[in-house]
Amino acid sequence: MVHVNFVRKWIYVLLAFILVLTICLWKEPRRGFYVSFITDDQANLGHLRLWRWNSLRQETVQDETINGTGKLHSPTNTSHVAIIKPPIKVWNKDSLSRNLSARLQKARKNYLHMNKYRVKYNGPKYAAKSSPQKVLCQLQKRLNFGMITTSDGPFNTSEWETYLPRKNISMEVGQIGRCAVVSSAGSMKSSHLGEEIDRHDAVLRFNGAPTSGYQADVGQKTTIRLVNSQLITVEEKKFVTDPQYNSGTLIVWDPAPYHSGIHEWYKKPDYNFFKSYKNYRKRHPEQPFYILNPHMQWQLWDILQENSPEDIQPNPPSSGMLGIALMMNFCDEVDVYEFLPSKRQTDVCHYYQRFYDQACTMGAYHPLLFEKNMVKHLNRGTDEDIYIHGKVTLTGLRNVQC
Ligand code: NCC
Repeated sequence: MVHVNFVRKWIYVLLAFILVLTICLWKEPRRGFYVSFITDDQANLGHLRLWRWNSLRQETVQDETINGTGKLHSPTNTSHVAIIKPPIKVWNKDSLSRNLSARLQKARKNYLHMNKYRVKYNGPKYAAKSSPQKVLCQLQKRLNFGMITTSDGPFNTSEWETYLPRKNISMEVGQIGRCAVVSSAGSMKSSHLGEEIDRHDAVLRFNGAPTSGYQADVGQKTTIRLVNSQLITVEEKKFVTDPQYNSGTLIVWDPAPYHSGIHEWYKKPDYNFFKSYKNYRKRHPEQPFYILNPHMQWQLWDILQENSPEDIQPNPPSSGMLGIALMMNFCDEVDVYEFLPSKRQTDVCHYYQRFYDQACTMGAYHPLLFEKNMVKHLNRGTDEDIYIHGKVTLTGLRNVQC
């Protein structure tokens, strides 16, 4: 009897512990990444508009809100008083790593300490924020969107000549009008964005993100799929045999050491993906499949670092950020979905898996936090679009006058 009571007591203690743990994890700090804005119906005083990156600021809303009573008061027109709903929130372009959960802060510090890719950054740091126009010019002038060709050192062999696509990627893809980039975030689920996404002239997806079974939320058109070298190398991912990869243009990228030559990277890629690349090319010789020149990832990383107020993880940008930059090069206008989380924001990592991890959205290995700050800074769309559709609209780089 004594024994049974003892066991029962321990079960209660264990249950209480699990409950406390669940509450703690649930409350992992989320503050600091989102800023408030008010919608048109909330702002029925005429001079209050939706927040745009270049117009209203949070302080403006506070100036015009009295005593936090929920009543909105216009200082220029005291006869109008309106009841407002609590402000709704979107990504804050000045988000800082100190607002990350302790686990993700630690991960960032560890990566800074580890410096696996031997990053030696000598460019400007922690400077005053450049204007969106200036950042667009940095992207236009400093990014080289080239793919590996047979003129790149170790690829200059008759064997590689049979594998690498002959057509330049710009010729293959052409100049595109409106493009969509679909992040793989869990918040794509239940978005009903599929039709809107498919109306774009071209759609870019990432890694193993499926369309089959998810068309209503993510659409079914795939013009370009950007995959990382891990996906194509690790056998369980079934890259070579899974038919979902057989349509559209494929581009693979692999993390290389910072500013290393192509020879050094070729001898020691992060994932030795060349074998599966060749296998895939043998099976699907007609499908355009390119290898991204590894210099581009670090050119982009330098721009991210230059425009960030603190040290960013010395690891390559995420596939998401690389894909956004690529589409800004190919297209006149780029709509990016759920890279900046909408009202559906969740810690579910992917829309196609039941796996929870805040790192997928906020970054651990990749400097995702700083990528999202930059994308928010460049957004030409409204905060309402971000909040409702998770949609950001970016200007194509060829339309930027520098
Ligand atoms: O998860 P992943 O990316 O395939 O997602 C593609 C891009 O979508 C954006 N994203 C994703 C989830 C989320 N909650 N929020 C987001 O904003 C990101 O921009 C992301 O890049 C990658 O970048 O290549 C990554 O790949 C996976 C994994 O290798 C592939 O899915 C293949 O299995 C990485 N995960 C792991 O290594 C475990 C992930 O860190 C980054």
